[in-house]
Parts: sequence; structure tokens; C-alpha cells
Amino acid sequence: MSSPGRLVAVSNRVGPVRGAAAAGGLAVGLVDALRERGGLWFGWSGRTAPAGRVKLHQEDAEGVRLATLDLTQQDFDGYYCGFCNNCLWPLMHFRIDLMRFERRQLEAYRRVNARFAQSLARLLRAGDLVWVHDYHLIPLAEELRRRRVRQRIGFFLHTPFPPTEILSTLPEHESLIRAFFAYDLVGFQTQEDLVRFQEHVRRACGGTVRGDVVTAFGRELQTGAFPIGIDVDQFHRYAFTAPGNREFARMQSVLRGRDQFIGVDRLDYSKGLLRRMDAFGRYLEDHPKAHGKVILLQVAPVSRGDLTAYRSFRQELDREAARVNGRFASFDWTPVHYLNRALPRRTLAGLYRASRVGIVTPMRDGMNLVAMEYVAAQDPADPGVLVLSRFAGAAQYLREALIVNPYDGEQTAATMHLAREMRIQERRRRHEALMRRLRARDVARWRRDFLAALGEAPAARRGSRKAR
Ligand code: ADQ
Repeated sequence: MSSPGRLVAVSNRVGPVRGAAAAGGLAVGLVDALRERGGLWFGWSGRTAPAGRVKLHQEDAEGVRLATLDLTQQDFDGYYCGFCNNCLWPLMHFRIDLMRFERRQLEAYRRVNARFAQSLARLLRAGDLVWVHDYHLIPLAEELRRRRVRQRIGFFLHTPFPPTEILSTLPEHESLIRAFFAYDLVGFQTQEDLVRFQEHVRRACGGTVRGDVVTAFGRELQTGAFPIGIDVDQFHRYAFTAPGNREFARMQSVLRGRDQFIGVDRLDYSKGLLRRMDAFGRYLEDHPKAHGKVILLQVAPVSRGDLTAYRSFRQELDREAARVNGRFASFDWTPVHYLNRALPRRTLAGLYRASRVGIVTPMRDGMNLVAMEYVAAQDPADPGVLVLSRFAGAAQYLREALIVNPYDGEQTAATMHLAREMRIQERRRRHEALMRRLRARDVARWRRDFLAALGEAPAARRGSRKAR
């Protein structure tokens, strides 16, 4: 049974709706569906306000209603900087060495989810399909159910899901996992993430798994893998029309025949930037003939700059880039070009196109859209080569990339060489196959598949939601 109702998207950050494609991120995936169904998008306003003055803001943009709530400073610190990004983010990326758990922050996380639920419940209509995004909002459905919300609610996790041994290090993990069971559908990026979730429920929560249905805490939950994708043709167009093609031409004249390797990542420890820099240094060490002929352009805008772990990581990366440049640069060649800036997506598309090799080597990543954007921006007649970490979800799908283990610096360096030297026939063959894969799993399919599965979530299960 498919629902004709509105789509209600919920995510930590909302919008933009106008120019969503140019802004990238989640907006690309959601805005079309919200427009088609005359939807509502709910989340944090991005602002803090004193406790008595926290407001719900509402506006309409191109047929989509945006509803956003302020946070108090205390909630911002405890929920966003604290439990979300100092505890759950490292945990989801298998970095328990960086995980900081404080009960006060867990309380803020629950409090913000409860506030979101309270405001959102009032805005919902019968027949709405609610789609909640990412680790910030895991307990949202539980809070909505407490407020007698009966509509179908789905959840999609954009990060990886960790193995049970790692997840069990989180104090009170059971309450977090129980919260998943208030949803009608929970979706993951890859089959591996899905299996890890199911394994955890079986081993740590005494649950059972039958096909995609997971039973625990007295409830049944539909689960599935829904790999996210990009709008392939649109991104390709960005690289071949103004201003992307101008950026491409400008870059080519700056490069003057040199080969460019490109990395584009939020400045985050999960993205493998330190080891990438090191592997590039190793590549230069091993291939003196490449000196003066290759540069690595690393674009890495500051992200979550309020957090200590991110600040010290940035300093380490600055030092590592300086080390490689100090070791190899000559008066007319600087091997590492490093920009701490966000760039317009059309500019990015031109830069990808101008790069002989795309280096995407996260230590752990839910999917990784940069890998897909790099492939989509290439010229099919003379395409570049993608070097991709096996620990990005994208490696499950993009089989014709050169797959590396980012913990193996020697292999990564050797693969950089292989990528640069690859013959044109081989590059074309791989690129063609990768484009077929991108098209088969683009962002429209991700959205369609998830919403269809949510629309079909069995009504009987929704009726029996007695907590144990
Ligand atoms: P992110 O961790 O942000 O996303 P990613 O999938 O690579 O990682 O998406 C980043 C997006 O930001 C890309 O569209 C990229 O073009 C853009 N971007 C990066 N650097 C930029 C810059 N300097 N200027 C402009 N734009 C830039 C999370 C998960 C991923 C998952 C996505 C989607 O961590 O694993 O793939 O959500 O589900």
C-alpha cells in the first residue's frame, strides 16, 4: 500500500530548498521529493537562543514548508558538540579512542529529541510519511510515539554502523538500539552495515532476524540497505558548462601539463587525510621522476571547528602538508596545495575534471559522495582514475575504482603511481563501467526505494507497539 500523504523530512540541519542542487548534501536527495508531495522539512534552525526565547520558525519555499527550532546554548553544547559529535560520530566510525561519553550530554541528546518531537507532532497530518535522517535523531520516533504519533516513520543512517564489540563500549547502548525499534523502517548505506546492525541486535539484545525483519524489545522492525547516490547527469553537466568548464580551463592553464591528484573532504579525522598526505610523500619518495610533474590539491573546509578533536586534527594536518612540501618542493614546484575552504559545487566539478587522479581514502565512511562526483565529472573520452578506500561504503559499489587499504601507505603510494600511469583504453573501460553503476544507483533511486519500502511497511506491526 503506498501512501498519498505528504513527505515530512527531519534532519539536524534543514535546506536550502532554492538552489538545493548547487548546495549539495542531503538537499539534493530530498528537495525534489518534498516538492512533488508538497512536503515539510523539520530540523534545527542553526541558531541558539536563551531558554525562554527558543522559537519555532516557519516559512514556505517553492511549495515546501520549512519548520526549524532554535537550541539553547546548553543544548547546542550537550547535544550537537557533545553526544552527537564527540560520542556518536567517532563511535560510528570505529574510533572509540576519540569517543567521549558523558551522561549529561546523553541527557541533552534525549532532551533535544524530545523537544523536536513535541514541536513536530503538532505539525503532522494523518497520512504523512515521516523520514528521519542520521545519528543526531535516533530517539526521535520513540519520542513521537510517546506523543501518540501513528504515522509511518522511517530512519536512514548516513554513517557506517559499527560492529557489536565496538558498539557495546558505549555506556547505555541498549537504550539507543531500543530507540530504533520505534521506527517502521530503518535503512543503512550498505549490506555490511545492515548485517552489523542485525548481528548486534541478535547478540547483544537477544533479538532474532528473519530476512530483513528484526525482532527485539517486543517489536518487529523492517530493515534494509539503501545506498545513497548522486544526480549523475546534473553533476556531469556542472563540469562541462559554465562556470565549471571555465574552472577546468583555468586549472589546465595553471597546471601547464602537470598531473593533478585531487582530494575533497570535510576536515574530519574519518577521511584519512593524514595518511593520504603521508602516502603522497611516499609516492614522491619512490618516484623521483614525478617531481615537478605532479601536484596534490587537497580541498578540506573546516568542519565542527568548535570541537577540540577537530582543532588538533587540523594542526596535525597542517604540519603534515608542510612536511611533504618542505621535503620535496623546489623554487618552481609546490607538491601539496591545500585549501581550507568550501567551494561552489560547479567549481568543484571543474576541478575534478581537471584532475588526472581522484584520491578518496577515508579510514571509514558511510558512503562517500566525493568518489561519485569525481567519476561523474570526468570526460568519457579522456577520464581520470579513482583511487578509493575499501572502507568507504562506495567501494561496495564502485568496483572498477582502484581499491586501496588506507592503512597500507606503501600500497596507497604504489596505487597512486598505477593510477597516474594507466593507459587510456583501461581508463575508458573503467570509467564507462563506473558510470553505469552510478546511473543504476543514483539519488532518485535511493529516495524512491526508501520511500516505497516505508510506504509498504506492514500496518500490523505499527499496531503492536507495546513497550516491554
Ligand atoms: P560527509 O561525511 O559530509 O557525508 P560525503 O559523502 O563525501 O561526506 O559528502 C560530502 C559532500 O560535501 C559532497 O557532496 C562534497 O562535494 C561536498 N564537499 C566536500 N568538500 C567540499 C568543499 N571544499 N566545498 C564544497 N563542497 C564540498 C555523510 C557521510 C557520508 C555519506 C553522506 C551522504 O559521512 O559517508 O556519503 O553523508 O549520505
